[in-house]
Amino acid sequence: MTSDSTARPAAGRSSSPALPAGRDATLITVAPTGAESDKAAVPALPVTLDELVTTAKECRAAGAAVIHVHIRDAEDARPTLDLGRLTDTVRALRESTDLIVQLSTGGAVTDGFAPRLAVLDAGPDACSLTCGTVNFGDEVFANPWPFIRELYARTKELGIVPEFELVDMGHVATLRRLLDDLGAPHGGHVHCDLVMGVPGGMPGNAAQLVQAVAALPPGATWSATGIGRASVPVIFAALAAGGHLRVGMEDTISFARGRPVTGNAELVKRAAELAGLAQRPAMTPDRARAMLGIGDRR
Ligand code: KMH
Ligand code: ZN
Repeated sequence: MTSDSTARPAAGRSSSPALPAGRDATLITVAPTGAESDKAAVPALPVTLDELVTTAKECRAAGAAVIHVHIRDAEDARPTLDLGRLTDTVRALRESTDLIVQLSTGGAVTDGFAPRLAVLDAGPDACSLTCGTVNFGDEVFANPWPFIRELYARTKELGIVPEFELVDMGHVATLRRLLDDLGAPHGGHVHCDLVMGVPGGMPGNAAQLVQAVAALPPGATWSATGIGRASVPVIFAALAAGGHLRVGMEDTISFARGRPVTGNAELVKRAAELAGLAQRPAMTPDRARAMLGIGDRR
């Protein structure tokens, strides 16, 4: 890997929207658990701290640089935002891997705003920050402007780097409004994740991806993830468009038609192989830290 790979958009090209940094390498984020699948129905889902740490190590070995974390309770493996459990999880992941630890502030659709804000007190490197309300299957994933603004302001106070989750095109406009209102994030760099194929959000196809990327703020980097059957098409579209990748059992529990995922690492391995074929192999966590403006381990 070359030392210029973490550069911001090259001089003379700044008129193009959202030129990707890390042009010669691919940031792979794994989202191993999510809040939607049940352990009983999906036995390979990592829900205990031991399972999460094991998954994290396997995914790091397979090419992941970032882990997007949702946790479950000890009783019945239901989603929880328990602060003590989140803090222990951050610590355990740091002790056992060099992955960038990104906590979900989205939680489950049933979570309130106060516990979602309090997630930041667990002291992660990074957090997700969804830029708008969206229908989420039969549910509503609520992210009203005052909450988005407060969450973003708190990331800046605490020195946590947000990843802007864009589930629908209107979320891109809200991201721009947020940056206009409160300025650049901690670390100075804007990184987004296009979450495509949520029932209620933007669809997961190449045309939609190109449209969304064109609307991003100049200089932003971006990854993309396709939900369910959009997973593989979105990987190909993102690699072709110069973006980065998020994969994991939060987003898909089928590896192929009729073939359940056996573990997160096989999703990361496939993403890393495709990134390699695209001549942009998986990025190390150190290099991802530099690209995202995330400092060294606390
Ligand atoms: N579980 C979804 C309702 C995030 O992690 O920030 C929200 C979500 C987004 O997964
Ligand atoms: Zn999530």
